[in-house]
Amino acid sequence: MPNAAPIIHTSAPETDQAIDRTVPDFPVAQSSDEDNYFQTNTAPQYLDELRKETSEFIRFHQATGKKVVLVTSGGTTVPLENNTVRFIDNFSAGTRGATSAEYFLESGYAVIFLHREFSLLPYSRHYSHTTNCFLDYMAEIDGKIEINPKYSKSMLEIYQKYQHARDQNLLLVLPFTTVNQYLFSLKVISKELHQLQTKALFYLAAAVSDFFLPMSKLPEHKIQAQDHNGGKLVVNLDPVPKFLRRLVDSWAPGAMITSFKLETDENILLKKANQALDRYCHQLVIGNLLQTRKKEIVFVKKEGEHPVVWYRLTDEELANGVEIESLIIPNVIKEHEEWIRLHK
Ligand code: PAZ
Repeated sequence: MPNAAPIIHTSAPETDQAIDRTVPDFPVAQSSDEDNYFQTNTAPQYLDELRKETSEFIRFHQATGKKVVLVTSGGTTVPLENNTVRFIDNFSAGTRGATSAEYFLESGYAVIFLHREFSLLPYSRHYSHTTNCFLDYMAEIDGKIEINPKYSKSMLEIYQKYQHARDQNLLLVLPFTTVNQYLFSLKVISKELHQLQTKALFYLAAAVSDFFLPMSKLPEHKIQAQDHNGGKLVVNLDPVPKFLRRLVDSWAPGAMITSFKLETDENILLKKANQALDRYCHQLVIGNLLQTRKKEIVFVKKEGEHPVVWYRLTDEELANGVEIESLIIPNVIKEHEEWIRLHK
């Protein structure tokens, strides 16, 4: 849960796993071969704990009969050193994922929230990453510190929803930092979710790196400027294998899978979304442009009467704080209900 002390942390590198160059290297990763990825890259040390937490959560909700959605959120990093000083990152703050998770919870889903550690979380997102310091939400009243009365009504509403999610065990919060942690976690969680068959929904909103440095090429220690020609650092990255097809075919066949496609060029968005559907054969791609992602998105499906549907907020709605996720989630849920109905 957002406030409970988490057991798993991902942002510190696992230094005791730093590559010891006195032992033979890991075989070079053939990144075109998806299975090979998991043999040539090391699993995070906490993976069994993550599996256990996921499995308990799913077992719990098999009993409650709730549908379970995996929401992935935030950006993965690509470490350039094993004792990581430098890494490649991306812009994602986790707004889409954290906001969507709240709407899923309010619609009766249990949520596994696989997010970039320290990115936005459901409920706390309203206060954690704003320009305000949290102390700005407080006020001194009669010599005591209290919630500033101007925020207390809205905070109470959010607090009640948050407490409900905690009390009913509706939200499992799991972290990742690196792309490697993300991929290992996604595989483990997917295989656990497989038990729920069509009741499982994947909502993959994380911004996952397309390129990475496999462990076989990762330097153990901080890269030194003098080790490189003229002080230049040339980084040669491998493509991250595309695991979505694996997810569809073998990790969680039966589940409904929604992925996101982010582009910056509006002319290629629909083409890329369709390409993703052709390649991975999943059910739904939600396309969005970096520049307008909070205002409009597009649903792209392979079949059906309306294979392409745009959802947009007006400027007035945006100004009044309406969130695009309030349009996205009910429509994803409709697709999921249809998926369950068709596969009964
Ligand atoms: O986290 P955020 O709200 O700032 O951004 C959300 C997003 C644009 C990363 C997400 O909507 C998305 O498109 N994710 C997939 C990115 C991709 O194409 O890999």
